[in-house]
Amino acid sequence: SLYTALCTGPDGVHYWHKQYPYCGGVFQSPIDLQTQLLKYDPTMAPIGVWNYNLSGQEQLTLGNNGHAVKLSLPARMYISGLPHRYSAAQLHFHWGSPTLAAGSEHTVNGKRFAAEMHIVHFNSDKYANISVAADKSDGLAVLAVLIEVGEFNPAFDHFLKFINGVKYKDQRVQIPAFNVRSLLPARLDEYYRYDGSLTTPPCYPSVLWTVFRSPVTMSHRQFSMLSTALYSSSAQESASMPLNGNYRTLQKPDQRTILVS
Ligand code: SG5
Ligand code: ZN
Repeated sequence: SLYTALCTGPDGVHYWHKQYPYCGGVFQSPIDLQTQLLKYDPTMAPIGVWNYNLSGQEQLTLGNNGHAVKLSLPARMYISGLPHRYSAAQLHFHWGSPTLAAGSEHTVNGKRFAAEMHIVHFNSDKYANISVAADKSDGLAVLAVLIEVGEFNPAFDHFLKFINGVKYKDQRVQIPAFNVRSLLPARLDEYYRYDGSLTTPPCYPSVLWTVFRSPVTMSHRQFSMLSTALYSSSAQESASMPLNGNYRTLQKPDQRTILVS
């Protein structure tokens, strides 16, 4: 996989920059959100989420690309409180292994959380779709939600109950839509904000990151479903490669300030 254990293989995280120069460049993500780097910005507005309450009549595509599990989202969903309108494209997860547990991408003062959800949006004021926006400096905005193991969270079951339909790479299933707001923490006014990148190749430095300060929970059972159900190999391959530990190593702060609302 892209995150090959010990990063020794030619696809491993330490080799990304050979094929994708941006991965070795500046303003990369994820980073450790250190209290000492934070700057309070009283002007940062609460994040507004619009048309997030999808109806169960609508279908969404759940898919496994071998690196993550993704839920496609309609572009009429958008967020406000940022310098442009950003429309939703998809959400996906990063998580640890069933034994090592913690697998968030961002860490807070060195603390790694069990998992992390990313809702990827593109600047729809300026760009027609996510493919056009992906490499533009103001192209993308990702909402990141830190996840810890704790109380059962019914919101995650909206797609976890279908996860066995996408066990193998390149599989997809249609699932009923639901209220995507239910996946977010209660407070959308408390967050960290910084300029960074995609956390996978091609690592374009095009992402305005919003990491919500309060984590959400999922039960141990939900976390083990997420971290054991999936394979990074296709159904045709004889060796099944478990899909887990799909988080990128921490990147350098490169003199960036991290704003806090
Ligand atoms: C995951 O993270 C996503 C990528 C996403 C990168 O690898 O993969 C999945 O969700 C599984 C399909 O999403 C896609 O590949 C969707 C086409 O890449 C993008 O969103 C590119 C615009 C990196 O995203 S991240 O920085 O938020 N982690
Ligand atoms: Zn991601």
